[in-house]
Amino acid sequence: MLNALTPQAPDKILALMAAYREDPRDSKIDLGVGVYKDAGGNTPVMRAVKAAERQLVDTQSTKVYTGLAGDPAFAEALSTLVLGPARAADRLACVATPGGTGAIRQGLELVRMASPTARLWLSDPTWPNHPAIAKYLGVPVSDYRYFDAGTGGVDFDGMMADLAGVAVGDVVMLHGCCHNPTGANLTLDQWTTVADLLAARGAVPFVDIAYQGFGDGLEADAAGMRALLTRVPEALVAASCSKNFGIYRERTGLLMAIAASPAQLKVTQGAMSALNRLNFSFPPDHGARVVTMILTDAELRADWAGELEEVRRGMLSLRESLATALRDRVGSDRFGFLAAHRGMFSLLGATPEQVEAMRRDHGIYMVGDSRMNIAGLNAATVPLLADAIVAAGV
Ligand code: HCI
Repeated sequence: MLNALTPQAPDKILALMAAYREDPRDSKIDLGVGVYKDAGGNTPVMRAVKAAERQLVDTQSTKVYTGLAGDPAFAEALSTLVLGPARAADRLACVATPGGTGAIRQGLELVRMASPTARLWLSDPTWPNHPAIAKYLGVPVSDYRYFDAGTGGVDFDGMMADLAGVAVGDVVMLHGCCHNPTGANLTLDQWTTVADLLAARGAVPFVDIAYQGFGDGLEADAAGMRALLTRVPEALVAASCSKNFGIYRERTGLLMAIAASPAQLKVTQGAMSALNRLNFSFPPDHGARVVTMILTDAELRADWAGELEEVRRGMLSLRESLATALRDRVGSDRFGFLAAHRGMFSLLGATPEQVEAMRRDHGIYMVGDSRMNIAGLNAATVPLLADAIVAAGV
């Protein structure tokens, strides 16, 4: 049986992690996988996470199964953080999932279960796992234009023109904030324009929000998505706690489905819980419990939000220094978009050959499409990257 297997295409981002590890150069710089790193290159456990974990060890009296949907307290706390005033509890079904990827997977399973012919629309470019999971599940995919390589911003006219082709019941994936890989984001006005188009066409938005708090702040990062959610009857939202709580390996995510009416809530919740059961039974609990403890304890929450804000400001200041270093070197604001982008990533706009040259000649590792993890930089490496970008002729 196993001899029938054929080699799987590797995930390009994870393959890059391995290549970086094997590079013997001390001067190497990792701008690859989307993991936050401090100035020393470490990904620390956040203070509030440590405190909650200590408390959990002392007070947890059982590790018996939770429920198929996870602990309802986690769903309530995280959905409130993500949806804010747009949270309509009487239409909201939630399941805890193994990370944000798990939420995407369960969401697409739900789409396929409800509507086997629905087409999934993805931004071009998008996170490679989106098309990979859809393809594996047999969900047909179309792309919509998103990025304007000339300006480093969103090609909104192209996006709207392509989304005009959605059919009733199609699903449109949107990045809630901090677009991965481009770093270019919709304005609040653009979010409402997209929402009105999808509502008019009868298409369902599926928002992937994995970096809330990394762009303009916890509330600001959710504002566009929330505006959209108040304008459409139905929606799916996949949220990840990996980055904003720094609990990558705990696999903590939540799939939310907003039903068109309270009458549809029970069957929607039942379908989502059943999909959890069919795929893994109970979702992981440790990370979810830690997140719940932090969000429901005023002191822990304030400490967590404060540390997240420091992380966010650190990345913004790295963006500013990189844009300034490049302005000094090229004598124009050609790279100004790097300071305008938000979140962990920016798409530099280099060719694959230029990306390869930066890796070969300078030990700088970015994804082949020239996506850079800004958090992989520090004050000492910003000028080295700027020099390498110029030397590669970007
Ligand atoms: C990213 O780098 O885009 C996010 C981290 C990630 C990458 C590949 C697979 C899972 C998660």
